[in-house]
Order: sequence, then C-alpha cells, then structure tokens
Amino acid sequence: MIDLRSDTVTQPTEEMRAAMANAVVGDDVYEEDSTVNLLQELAAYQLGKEAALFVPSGTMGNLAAILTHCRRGDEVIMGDQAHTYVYEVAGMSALGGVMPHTVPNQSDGTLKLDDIRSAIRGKDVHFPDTRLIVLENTQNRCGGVVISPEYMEAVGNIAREHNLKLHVDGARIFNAAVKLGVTPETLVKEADSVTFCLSKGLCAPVGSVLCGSAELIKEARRIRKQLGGGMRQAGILAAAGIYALENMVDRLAEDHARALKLANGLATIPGITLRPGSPHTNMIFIELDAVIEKPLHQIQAELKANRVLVGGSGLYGFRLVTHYWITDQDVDEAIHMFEKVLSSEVV
Ligand code: TLP
Repeated sequence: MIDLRSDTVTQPTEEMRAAMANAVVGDDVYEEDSTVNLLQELAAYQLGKEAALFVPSGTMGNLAAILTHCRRGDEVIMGDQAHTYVYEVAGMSALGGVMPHTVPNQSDGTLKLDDIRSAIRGKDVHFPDTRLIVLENTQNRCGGVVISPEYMEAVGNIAREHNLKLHVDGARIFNAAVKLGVTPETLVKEADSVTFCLSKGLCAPVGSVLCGSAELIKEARRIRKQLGGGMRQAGILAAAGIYALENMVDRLAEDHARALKLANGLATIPGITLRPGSPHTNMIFIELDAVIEKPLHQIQAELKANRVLVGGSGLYGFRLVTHYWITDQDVDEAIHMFEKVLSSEVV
C-alpha cells in the first residue's frame, strides 16, 4: 500500500527496532528508566527548555499541558482549526473543566493578533479567567503551514503582557524547523510549554514529549499519572525516540520535496485543484472540481483498490501526507492512480 493518509502511519525502521530491542529499561514511574531519562534530556535540550516528559501521544501531551496551566473554569484561546480544538475529543473540557475560546485561524495558520487581544477577558464577575494561549506549528488543518519565529514571538509578547501562558502544539515542530532552516528552539523560545511528536514524520512507533520548565514538568508528571499515562519500562519506546531525534530530523526535507513533486503532478490532472500555497511541508491538500461527479468516498475506495490510501478533507477534498516510507516511485504511482481513477470523470 502507498499510505498517504498521515505520517502517523510510519513504521519504525530496522535500525530503530534494533535500538528498541537493546534499550536499557527501568520503572519510569519511579523515574528509573535511564533510556526515558535520556530521551527527556535530549528533547529538553533540543527545544531549549529546562525539562521534558515522555507521554504516550500528542493528545496526552497537549492535555497534560493544558491541565497543568489551567484550573477548572479557566479559558484557553486557540484557533478554530487547532488540533486541540477539533481532534482531541474535548479532553480539556471533559476532564479539566477548561473552556476553549476559539478565534479564526487565518489561511497562513496564524491567529490575528487583535483577535487574540480581544479574546482576552478582563476581570469581571461574569467572566472566566483567561489563562493560556495555544498555537500550533506546523498548523495541520491550514495545510501543514509553517508559522514564523517572529509571529511566535509576537504572540509570546501578548501572553506576557497579559500574564498568560503560551503552549505550542508542535506535533510537527521539526518539519517547521527544517523548512525554515532554524532550530526548533528558535520557534518555541517564547513558549511556556511545547509538545512534539516522535511518532509522525520522525518514524517512532509511539510517543510524544512535553517540554517546559522543571516546575511545569514536575506538575505535568502528576497529571500524566492521573490520566493513566505513567508508563513502566517505557525505555523500549523511548529508545526509538532517541534514534528518531538523532537520525530522522534532517531527512524531513526529503518528505517536503516529495510532497512538492506529488502536488505538482496532481495539479496537472484535470478536475484537481491544489489548495493555494499547498504544500508547505509534508501535507498536500487538494479539492475536486464540480466536474467530478463521483462521490469522494468512491474515489477513495477506487484509489484504495489501486493500492493508494488518502485521507478525506472537508466535503470536496483530500489530504495526502508524505513520510519516510513514501518513495519517489510511490509518488509517481499515486499520481498515475489519481489520473486513472479520475480520467473517466472528465470530458
Ligand atoms: N494528527 C493526526 C490526526 O489526529 C488528525 C493526523 O493524522 O494528522 N497535534 C497535531 C497538530 C496533530 O496533527 C496530531 C495528530 C496531534 C496533535 C495528536 O497526536 P497523537 O495522534 O499522537 O495523539
């Protein structure tokens, strides 16, 4: 299968599996797993933070961060296209009593600074306390778009001026850093916390890391335990994460280049329109023109019958994501299969 549904489908490489098999492990709830400890040190160092916490998923990392920053009844400002808002099962509200206050994501993934400012509540007996701002980099639903260090800093300044915290959902922060040619640290300087994922483009089978101050991570460790995310001999998994951070970051540029090649090929097929600016990193968003009468799910099924898996995006489109296991040949094949499946449709 040529699986373009997400970079979450990546399987560990042979070398990564060997690192996992040979990992020294201990009980991480006692903080005695030296491989987990090493991953956390490495992650904190790379993100320029004091400390880090290995968590089972990006969703848990974001939730642990929000629950650490906020109390019940607090409000969090985030984009209406934020993964934390759209795809995290309302965990912050269900488990933490925290209310999202959404402002529109612009097509470049940012939130207007004035929208953020006007979403911040004043002190009033009627209002919840605004506690936190959440940004996402790269911004998934806006196209895997990269947010600049200057913008991150501008939002950081607003947070500080209003005594708020800033959390970055950096599930794909390494894609952003590679694309911009900067260190991930540069992108999250202003952030009080950042989550990044090992199990997306970096190819690890499981895991994300939450980074922040030593004090924040100490509290997040309690919250992780409360959420049932305290793991035992997790060094088996952390070993894949260490391998990923040491070997899989720079090569993300290859995924970006293949995404561009795939996008250029798809754009030549009648009936397909690329979302403006797509791709920014490893995600391609396409829309099908009205001339295509086949329903989306049928096109998806026909592509699948031809070994190509793609994800749906909205009513008329697809998302395709490149990653370690997508080769140049796969890109050519996927373009060919789109041509084949759509050819009978366009007169
Ligand atoms: N994103 C997944 C799906 O959940 C949509 C994907 O296929 O892109 N933040 C961002 C920006 C993400 O894209 C994701 C996963 C997460 C957090 C959650 O990570 P996991 O899946 O590890 O909980």
